[in-house]
Amino acid sequence: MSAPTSTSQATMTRTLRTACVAPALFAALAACTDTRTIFAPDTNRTYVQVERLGNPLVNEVFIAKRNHGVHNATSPNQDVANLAPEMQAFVNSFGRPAIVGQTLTQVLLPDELIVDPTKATNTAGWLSWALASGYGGRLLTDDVVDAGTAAIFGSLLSPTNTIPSLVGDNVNASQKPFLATFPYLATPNP
Ligand SMILES: [Ca+2]
Repeated sequence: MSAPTSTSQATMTRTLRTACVAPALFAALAACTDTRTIFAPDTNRTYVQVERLGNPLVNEVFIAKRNHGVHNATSPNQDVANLAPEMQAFVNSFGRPAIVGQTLTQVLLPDELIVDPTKATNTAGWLSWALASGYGGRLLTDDVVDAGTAAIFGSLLSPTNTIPSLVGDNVNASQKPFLATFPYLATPNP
Protein backbone atom coordinates (compact mmCIF):
# COMPACT_ATOMS: atom_id res chain seq x y z
CA MET A 1 0.00 0.00 0.00
CA SER A 2 1.32 3.43 -0.87
CA ALA A 3 1.52 6.08 1.82
CA PRO A 4 -1.20 8.77 1.91
CA THR A 5 -0.07 11.93 0.17
CA SER A 6 -2.15 14.49 2.02
CA THR A 7 -3.87 15.08 5.35
CA SER A 8 -7.31 14.42 3.83
CA GLN A 9 -6.10 11.19 2.26
CA ALA A 10 -4.63 10.10 5.56
CA THR A 11 -7.97 10.85 7.24
CA MET A 12 -9.82 8.86 4.60
CA THR A 13 -7.45 5.94 5.05
CA ARG A 14 -7.96 5.94 8.79
CA THR A 15 -11.72 6.15 8.30
CA LEU A 16 -11.70 3.13 6.02
CA ARG A 17 -9.59 1.13 8.44
CA THR A 18 -11.83 2.11 11.35
CA ALA A 19 -14.94 1.07 9.45
CA CYS A 20 -13.40 -2.27 8.67
CA VAL A 21 -13.05 -3.21 12.33
CA ALA A 22 -16.69 -2.50 13.14
CA PRO A 23 -18.14 -6.01 13.66
CA ALA A 24 -21.35 -5.47 11.72
CA LEU A 25 -19.59 -3.98 8.74
CA PHE A 26 -16.84 -6.56 8.92
CA ALA A 27 -19.42 -9.29 8.51
CA ALA A 28 -21.13 -7.51 5.64
CA LEU A 29 -18.22 -6.16 3.66
CA ALA A 30 -15.82 -8.66 2.23
CA ALA A 31 -13.98 -5.68 0.75
CA CYS A 32 -12.62 -4.93 4.23
CA THR A 33 -9.92 -7.46 3.58
CA ASP A 34 -8.70 -5.12 0.84
CA THR A 35 -6.36 -2.69 2.57
CA ARG A 36 -5.75 -0.49 -0.45
CA THR A 37 -6.52 3.17 0.05
CA ILE A 38 -9.52 4.30 -2.01
CA PHE A 39 -9.97 7.97 -2.79
CA ALA A 40 -12.34 8.00 -5.78
CA PRO A 41 -14.18 5.69 -8.18
CA ASP A 42 -11.84 3.45 -10.10
CA THR A 43 -11.18 5.25 -13.37
CA ASN A 44 -10.18 1.97 -14.97
CA ARG A 45 -13.61 0.45 -14.44
CA THR A 46 -15.49 -0.31 -17.66
CA TYR A 47 -19.28 -0.02 -17.67
CA VAL A 48 -21.43 -1.88 -20.19
CA GLN A 49 -24.77 -0.44 -21.34
CA VAL A 50 -27.28 -3.24 -21.17
CA GLU A 51 -30.60 -1.45 -21.71
CA ARG A 52 -32.17 1.92 -22.35
CA LEU A 53 -35.67 3.28 -22.78
CA GLY A 54 -36.81 6.74 -23.86
CA ASN A 55 -40.27 6.99 -25.29
CA PRO A 56 -42.79 4.29 -24.42
CA LEU A 57 -43.60 1.76 -27.17
CA VAL A 58 -40.56 2.46 -29.37
CA ASN A 59 -38.75 -0.66 -28.26
CA GLU A 60 -41.78 -2.74 -27.38
CA VAL A 61 -43.99 -2.09 -30.42
CA PHE A 62 -41.92 -0.90 -33.35
CA ILE A 63 -38.72 -2.89 -33.00
CA ALA A 64 -38.54 -6.63 -33.62
CA LYS A 65 -37.46 -8.58 -30.55
CA ARG A 66 -34.37 -9.82 -32.35
CA ASN A 67 -33.23 -6.20 -32.71
CA HIS A 68 -33.75 -5.16 -29.09
CA GLY A 69 -30.14 -5.96 -28.30
CA VAL A 70 -28.92 -3.50 -30.91
CA HIS A 71 -31.27 -0.81 -29.66
CA ASN A 72 -30.20 -1.35 -26.07
CA ALA A 73 -26.50 -1.27 -26.88
CA THR A 74 -26.46 1.76 -29.17
CA SER A 75 -26.88 5.48 -28.53
CA PRO A 76 -29.68 7.93 -29.34
CA ASN A 77 -27.53 9.63 -31.97
CA GLN A 78 -27.69 6.36 -33.93
CA ASP A 79 -31.46 5.92 -33.65
CA VAL A 80 -32.56 7.60 -36.86
CA ALA A 81 -30.18 5.50 -38.94
CA ASN A 82 -30.81 2.30 -37.02
CA LEU A 83 -34.52 2.46 -36.28
CA ALA A 84 -36.36 4.74 -38.70
CA PRO A 85 -36.50 2.23 -41.59
CA GLU A 86 -37.82 -0.56 -39.37
CA MET A 87 -40.36 1.69 -37.66
CA GLN A 88 -41.72 3.00 -40.94
CA ALA A 89 -41.85 -0.49 -42.44
CA PHE A 90 -43.79 -1.70 -39.41
CA VAL A 91 -46.41 1.02 -39.85
CA ASN A 92 -46.57 0.52 -43.61
CA SER A 93 -47.14 -3.22 -43.14
CA PHE A 94 -50.58 -2.41 -41.76
CA GLY A 95 -51.50 -0.39 -44.83
CA ARG A 96 -51.23 2.96 -43.10
CA PRO A 97 -50.13 5.87 -45.32
CA ALA A 98 -46.43 6.66 -45.36
CA ILE A 99 -47.06 9.97 -43.59
CA VAL A 100 -48.01 8.06 -40.43
CA GLY A 101 -44.70 6.25 -40.14
CA GLN A 102 -42.74 9.31 -41.18
CA THR A 103 -44.41 11.50 -38.58
CA LEU A 104 -43.96 8.95 -35.82
CA THR A 105 -40.26 8.50 -36.51
CA GLN A 106 -39.76 12.26 -36.60
CA VAL A 107 -41.41 12.66 -33.20
CA LEU A 108 -40.10 9.53 -31.48
CA LEU A 109 -36.50 9.49 -32.74
CA PRO A 110 -33.99 9.91 -31.29
CA ASP A 111 -35.54 7.73 -28.60
CA GLU A 112 -35.34 10.26 -25.79
CA LEU A 113 -37.98 11.40 -23.34
CA ILE A 114 -37.80 15.14 -23.95
CA VAL A 115 -38.44 17.74 -21.27
CA ASP A 116 -38.46 21.47 -21.96
CA PRO A 117 -37.99 23.14 -18.55
CA THR A 118 -38.64 26.58 -20.04
CA LYS A 119 -42.31 25.64 -20.40
CA ALA A 120 -44.93 25.65 -17.65
CA THR A 121 -44.93 22.44 -15.61
CA ASN A 122 -48.71 22.20 -15.81
CA THR A 123 -48.26 21.42 -19.51
CA ALA A 124 -46.24 18.27 -18.73
CA GLY A 125 -47.27 15.12 -20.53
CA TRP A 126 -45.98 12.62 -23.03
CA LEU A 127 -45.10 14.38 -26.31
CA SER A 128 -46.68 17.65 -25.16
CA TRP A 129 -43.43 19.35 -26.24
CA ALA A 130 -44.22 18.29 -29.84
CA LEU A 131 -48.00 18.40 -29.88
CA ALA A 132 -48.74 21.46 -27.78
CA SER A 133 -45.45 23.31 -27.26
CA GLY A 134 -45.58 22.05 -23.69
CA TYR A 135 -43.22 20.80 -20.99
CA GLY A 136 -43.04 17.21 -22.25
CA GLY A 137 -41.88 14.32 -20.11
CA ARG A 138 -44.42 11.80 -18.98
CA LEU A 139 -47.08 11.82 -16.29
CA LEU A 140 -47.87 8.71 -14.30
CA THR A 141 -51.46 9.17 -15.37
CA ASP A 142 -50.61 9.35 -19.08
CA ASP A 143 -52.21 6.43 -20.90
CA VAL A 144 -49.20 6.09 -23.17
CA VAL A 145 -50.29 2.82 -24.74
CA ASP A 146 -53.59 4.26 -25.90
CA ALA A 147 -51.89 7.45 -27.10
CA GLY A 148 -49.28 5.47 -29.01
CA THR A 149 -51.60 2.95 -30.61
CA ALA A 150 -54.04 5.76 -31.51
CA ALA A 151 -51.24 7.44 -33.44
CA ILE A 152 -50.19 4.23 -35.17
CA PHE A 153 -53.57 2.68 -35.92
CA GLY A 154 -56.11 5.45 -35.36
CA SER A 155 -57.11 8.59 -37.21
CA LEU A 156 -54.84 11.00 -35.33
CA LEU A 157 -52.33 11.25 -38.18
CA SER A 158 -54.42 9.97 -41.09
CA PRO A 159 -57.99 8.75 -41.63
CA THR A 160 -56.85 6.16 -44.19
CA ASN A 161 -56.84 2.45 -43.35
CA THR A 162 -57.32 2.87 -39.62
CA ILE A 163 -57.55 -0.27 -37.50
CA PRO A 164 -59.87 0.58 -34.60
CA SER A 165 -59.46 -2.83 -32.98
CA LEU A 166 -55.77 -2.08 -32.34
CA VAL A 167 -56.34 1.32 -30.77
CA GLY A 168 -56.04 1.07 -27.01
CA ASP A 169 -55.36 -1.76 -24.59
CA ASN A 170 -58.69 -1.67 -22.71
CA VAL A 171 -56.85 -0.55 -19.57
CA ASN A 172 -57.83 3.02 -18.86
CA ALA A 173 -56.17 3.63 -15.50
CA SER A 174 -53.99 2.06 -12.84
CA GLN A 175 -55.84 -0.41 -10.64
CA LYS A 176 -54.16 1.10 -7.59
CA PRO A 177 -53.88 4.78 -6.66
CA PHE A 178 -50.49 6.42 -6.99
CA LEU A 179 -48.65 7.37 -3.80
CA ALA A 180 -48.28 10.97 -2.65
CA THR A 181 -44.57 10.52 -1.91
CA PHE A 182 -41.58 8.90 -3.63
CA PRO A 183 -41.55 6.45 -5.39
CA TYR A 184 -45.15 7.52 -6.21
CA LEU A 185 -45.90 4.19 -7.90
CA ALA A 186 -48.11 1.74 -6.05
CA THR A 187 -46.82 -1.72 -5.27
CA PRO A 188 -47.02 -4.10 -8.24
CA ASN A 189 -49.88 -6.50 -8.57
CA PRO A 190 -48.99 -9.99 -7.31
CA1 LIG B 1 -54.65 2.12 -21.90
